[in-house]
Amino acid sequence: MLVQPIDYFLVAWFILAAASTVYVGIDQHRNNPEPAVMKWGFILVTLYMGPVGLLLYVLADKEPRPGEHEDFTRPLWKQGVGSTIHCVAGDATGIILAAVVTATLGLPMWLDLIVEYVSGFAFGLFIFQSLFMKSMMGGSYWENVRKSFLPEFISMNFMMAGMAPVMSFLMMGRDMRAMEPTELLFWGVMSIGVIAGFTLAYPANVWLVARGLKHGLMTQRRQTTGTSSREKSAHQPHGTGHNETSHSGKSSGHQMKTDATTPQVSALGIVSVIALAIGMAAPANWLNLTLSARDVGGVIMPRGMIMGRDTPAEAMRDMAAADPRRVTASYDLSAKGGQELPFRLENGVKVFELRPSVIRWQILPNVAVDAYAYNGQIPGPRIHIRQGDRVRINVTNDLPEETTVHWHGMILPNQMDGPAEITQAPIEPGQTYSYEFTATQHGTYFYHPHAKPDRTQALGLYGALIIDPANPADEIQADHDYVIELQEWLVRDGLTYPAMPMEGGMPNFFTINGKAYPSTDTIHMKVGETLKVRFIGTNNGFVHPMHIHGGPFEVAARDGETLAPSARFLADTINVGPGQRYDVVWKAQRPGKWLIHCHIPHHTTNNNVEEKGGGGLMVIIDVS
Ligand SMILES: [Cu+2]
Repeated sequence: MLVQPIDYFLVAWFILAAASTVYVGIDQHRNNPEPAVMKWGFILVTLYMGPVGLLLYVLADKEPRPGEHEDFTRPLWKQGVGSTIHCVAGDATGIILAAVVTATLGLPMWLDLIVEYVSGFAFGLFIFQSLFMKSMMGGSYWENVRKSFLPEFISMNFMMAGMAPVMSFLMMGRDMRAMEPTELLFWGVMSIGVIAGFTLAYPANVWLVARGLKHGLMTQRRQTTGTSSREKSAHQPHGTGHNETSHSGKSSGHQMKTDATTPQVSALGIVSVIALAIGMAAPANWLNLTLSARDVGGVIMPRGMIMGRDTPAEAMRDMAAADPRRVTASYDLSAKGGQELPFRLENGVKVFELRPSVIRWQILPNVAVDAYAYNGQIPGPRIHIRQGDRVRINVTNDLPEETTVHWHGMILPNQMDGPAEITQAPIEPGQTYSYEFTATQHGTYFYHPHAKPDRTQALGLYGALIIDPANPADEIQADHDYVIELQEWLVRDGLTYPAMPMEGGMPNFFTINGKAYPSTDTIHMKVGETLKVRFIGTNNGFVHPMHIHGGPFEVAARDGETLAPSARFLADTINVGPGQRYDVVWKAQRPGKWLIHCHIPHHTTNNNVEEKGGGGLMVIIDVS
């Protein structure tokens, strides 16, 4: 499933890469007169480098017109391309295969890089240089291994010096889907890595070819006028007097003569080792290379999150976006959260069912959140019971991570309280846990997860628990009753992150009952009527100073506890902190449109934009 713009680019890139590879493959085998090892080298490198590989092939190697390959490929820069292609085909194949295996095994990144280096070097040296080139070079297999060791070592060092930091920074960057071989992004990173490795290895290869230490491009033709089907291959002589040979497939081959001096080769070798060391180790200054694909593979981090070399995997998973691929249902703007949850009676016990899952929920006409939600609602369904009720709530976890439910403010048996790993084992995905208690209190309460609430409550897990008093006379009287559940959201690039007061975690959308103004409810009432507003701090991050226009309200209850008449007070703004509840009674004194809103003005915008006079935490009371 394509979830980010880069995914569309990658699809296009790999279609081009496939088309380029098919073209190079067909052209190589039909038209291009060169040894099979070079043909396969170009095919593999075009697969890895896509259109860039095709470009190199066309500019440096593809015979422009019949009979011209020898002259066409003679320039040193083209010989360098050939030598680098040859190196990259072997090394990159080894590196990529190792990367797939280490990611699957869940090895940490630092070990990953070492295995990749060894594998790339082994592939390049033992297979691509020594084995495939043996027929070209003549001599025994081990002679070839010995002769090609040093040039292969230098070339591989530069290759990995370019590829390792690209892999480290991009795989462990913001979008860590890049660590998973099952993701297109992983292969995109490999492509960029190979291109970077090629670029860094190219200058060294040019020099190695020029000094006769490595092979460049070769021409190998089936003789048309000869006496047999014997093949002739010609080594391009390049400026440095690289000797020309012919090759019959069973001759003793040829000796490359090098004019490179020991200090020259040693210096290049040392610099290649330094480049390799920097490429492998430097990323560890910024990235936690002790993590593996198992730890964080697949998660996408918010922009601006501080991720250093000591940031643990748990911290990354905590702040990662809700996975859009886990969404099991989508709801449009007309869907309402906080609906009263039906129950069934079993031996006098009111039995409720809660199922948290991942949904897509519309908070504005053009803004949807990927949310964790109870029963497909934001806020979760309202559990509305009466004081003295015996209730059982079966919680079945359909989330991709563990959860529990805490009944905030309730007096109940400790085992029913919800804190994960403190009073109960977390409810694992697919499991059910039953909470059962008798509601001895009455008033405004709520429920929320107590396993990773930093992440899962911020993604939408909360719901109101409204308990009517056993004695109706104890109810705070009003003509209208309206519950306000607050929430903060962080939505960027189409992804939803758990909003939190952390770098990169600041919210940019705010909702009352799952909608941002102007999509919030309008409360209709008449002059002289009273409205009871039950503010619930279901949000995680901020204290919201909730204000009502058009005259003061009386604060009648706090945290579910009804205030004695002498303790009640008038106010027009009340600070609703996370976890707090205030029941206030407001009287409509004049007709018109009066607002309930948060007094932090940023919280009455939608991503900093005001529409129809505001946004976010704002509700209109329409008094006639
Ligand atoms: Cu606010």
